[in-house]
Amino acid sequence: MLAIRIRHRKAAALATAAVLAGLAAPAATATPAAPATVAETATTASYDPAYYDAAAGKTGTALKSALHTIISDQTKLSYSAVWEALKVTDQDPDNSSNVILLYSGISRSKTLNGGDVGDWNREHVWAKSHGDFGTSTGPGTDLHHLRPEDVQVNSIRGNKDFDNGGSSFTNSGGSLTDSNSFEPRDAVKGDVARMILYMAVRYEGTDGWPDLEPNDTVTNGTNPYHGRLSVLKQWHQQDPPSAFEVNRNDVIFASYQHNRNPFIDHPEWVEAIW
Ligand SMILES: [Ca+2]
Ligand SMILES: [Ca+2]
Repeated sequence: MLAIRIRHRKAAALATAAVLAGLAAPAATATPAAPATVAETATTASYDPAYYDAAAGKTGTALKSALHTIISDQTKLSYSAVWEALKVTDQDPDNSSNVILLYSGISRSKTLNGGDVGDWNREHVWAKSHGDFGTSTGPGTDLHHLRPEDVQVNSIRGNKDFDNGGSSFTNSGGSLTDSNSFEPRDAVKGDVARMILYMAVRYEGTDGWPDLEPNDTVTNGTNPYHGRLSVLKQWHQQDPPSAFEVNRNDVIFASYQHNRNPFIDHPEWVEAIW
């Protein structure tokens, strides 16, 4: 993010110099309006940095607590509303009729949402059995960890913890699985990590839902934990936020839940907390 902001400032300075030299008309430097399409989105997120004022200068549990308060101020969706939201948040930047499936990377028609073979459905990246929160309005309908996925791939992932290793499968897109864990394809490894860590901060057991937390095992079953933290942290480092992920965070913030995933905006906060 820092690099992006510095680049941004540099670009603004160059633009100013061009205007002063009479070479160009003044460019708008205000926060860009909501993008019309995903394809036009830059890597720079669109929000007022004051959103995170209460987290400034904090680290460890104080940072986690401040972020929890900030991101818990949100609108909540019904599970049925999630269908339509995913058609917007996960739209294929190259084909507005399609969504991108998380683990398989397949671009599939928005109209194929459903439960049959060949359809896509609503994948809970934080497996909903880990804490058994189901699909009533709450963590089970939180767009920050819900993604379109092929019905059969969703079933193969099941409620497995995340870890490295395993074999390929039909429509895997490069994702792997073994008897007790699932490894997403490289392009979304960081996305998965940041979704899990968002859930850990958002749900602290204060609002009738379980306190979700990451740990380092792959045998969590129905406990409100998700593994493996050490691997998720590596994935977060090796796959930083992409334009698609930044846009998704912006769309959820602007149009649906009005809260953000802090680890997309401030990747350095993963290390500051864990
Ligand atoms: Ca990614
Ligand atoms: Ca928690």
